[in-house]
Amino acid sequence: MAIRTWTWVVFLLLALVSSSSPSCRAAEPPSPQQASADAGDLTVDDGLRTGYHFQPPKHWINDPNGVMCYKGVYHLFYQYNPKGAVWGNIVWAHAVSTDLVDWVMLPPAIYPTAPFDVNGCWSGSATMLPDGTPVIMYTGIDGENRQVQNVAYPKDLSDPYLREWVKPDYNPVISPGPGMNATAFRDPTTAWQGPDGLWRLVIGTKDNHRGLAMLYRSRDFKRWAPANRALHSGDTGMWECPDFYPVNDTKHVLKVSLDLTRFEYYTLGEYDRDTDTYTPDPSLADGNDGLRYDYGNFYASKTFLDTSKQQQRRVLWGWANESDSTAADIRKGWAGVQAIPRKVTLSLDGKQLVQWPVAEIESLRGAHVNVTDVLVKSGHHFEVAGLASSSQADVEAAFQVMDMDMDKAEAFDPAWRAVDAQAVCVARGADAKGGVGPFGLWVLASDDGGQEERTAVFFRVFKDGGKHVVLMCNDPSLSSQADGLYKPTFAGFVDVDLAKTGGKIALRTLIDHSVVESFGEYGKTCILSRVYPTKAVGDKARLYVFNNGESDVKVTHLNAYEMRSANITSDAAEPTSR
Ligand code: DQQ
Repeated sequence: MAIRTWTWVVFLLLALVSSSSPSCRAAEPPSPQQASADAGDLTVDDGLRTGYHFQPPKHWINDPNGVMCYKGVYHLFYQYNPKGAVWGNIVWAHAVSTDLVDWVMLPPAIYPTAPFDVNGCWSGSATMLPDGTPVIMYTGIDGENRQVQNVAYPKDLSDPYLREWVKPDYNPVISPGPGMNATAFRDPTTAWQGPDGLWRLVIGTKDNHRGLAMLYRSRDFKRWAPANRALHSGDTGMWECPDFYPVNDTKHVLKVSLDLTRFEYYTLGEYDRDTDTYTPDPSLADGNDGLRYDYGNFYASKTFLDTSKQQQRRVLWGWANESDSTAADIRKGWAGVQAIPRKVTLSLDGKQLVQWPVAEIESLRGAHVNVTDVLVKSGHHFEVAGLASSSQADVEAAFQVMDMDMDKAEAFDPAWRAVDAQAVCVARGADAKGGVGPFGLWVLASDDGGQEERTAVFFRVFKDGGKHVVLMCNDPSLSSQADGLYKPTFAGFVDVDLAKTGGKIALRTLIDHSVVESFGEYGKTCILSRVYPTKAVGDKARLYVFNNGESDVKVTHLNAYEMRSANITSDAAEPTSR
């Protein structure tokens, strides 16, 4: 109790300097009354709830919305069903944080109140106006089930928690024009100002099978006019949740979420601010084969520019859906988590983005074990022992391929060039013996040596002419003894030249009960997977290194940390210390 009181005092002191300070420190925690987002008596099964990936106490969540930092407080809004664990009754739930790790739930910020959003408040974004006022633009579902775009402004700009939002009567500010698909017109981006002072934003839509990123302009954020042509389009069905932003001041990213396949892809390109023309890099795939933030369960993502740090950074949020059954979601009372926020940068060669969990998450690291220079012989595995539990862990490892002359590497089948990495990994799962690899981690493994349950995160190295082709996979086929689960194998190629790295390749995996979130080669290839072990739970969960390849592999280093739980609370009057 003394610690809690002391923490509270420190928090208040920090608050006194926060309103004018650029760092994300809170002014004061919300009161219990303010924080009670919704009431209900549903019993939630806590078994596989996450410890440090964001999720509310119960019910359904999906897309992250309107993320921003205001007066030193991070705001995460997200799509939420206040009435149950399936999608529906959608409002913007609201949580605040000073560090992107611990969160306090506030009451929903935006919910149906008016004819222009009576049937739901769907996804959207926040924009910081030059005077520091944040404005939210979101999709409202109106009385005729048309998708229209509405604005909302904070009621009280002196409240760093931005608890209340006002929707002007002049909404909607953007409606689907004649001939447009009114039930596929949604998810406005953060706006930006062009050299002519006009605001621009992009809305996702489709014309038959063609996905479109429609550009709109406005002088006052109130009256908006469509541009003559879309910013970009593709033959990939409805484009949801577009995101458009600069990286490294040299390139722009256009990311879209594909409603048809439920994965996302992005292009990198040149944006001419005078003509509003976006030209994707012609050397990169643009469409279903395009680059992805994440080759796993990661959707409806959105970035924001975090200017609160000395070195500003772009931070990415994404939603990870459940992959158990709807009946199981209803039974457990919750569905959906947010991935760990990731810092996004451009790779050195400018050909892809690189993502890394925000550094703040490392504050949760606890007890740790280290492995250095251990050779894993062909067909062998070993346990990384010493953690009280690895069901909530952060594992950083580097593997060294010993077969640098590629004697043992399997030839990359030219037929695979026409298919994606996932198909290769399905054909060559974690237990299919290979030449170089599969090697990597068994996480959330049962304590019988991972015989009954394990999720494999691994690499497989092929030779293609004189070059290595590196594949990263997540194979959950043995992840659970439970029935009725969707257990897709996920995979992506990793752009790493093993000749230059001395045969080394890095893997970081964030394990969180039902989340396995992995970063290959320092964030070049990322895969998030949802799994539901029945044996490898709590302190029964084990961690192994395995090598199912013919060639030996060395673990040059491995650090595995237990992760403390984040403090995510819906009714805390005061923040607790960890
Ligand atoms: N989810 C929202 C839509 C968006 C979709 C509705 C993507 O605005 O297009 O909850 O998951």
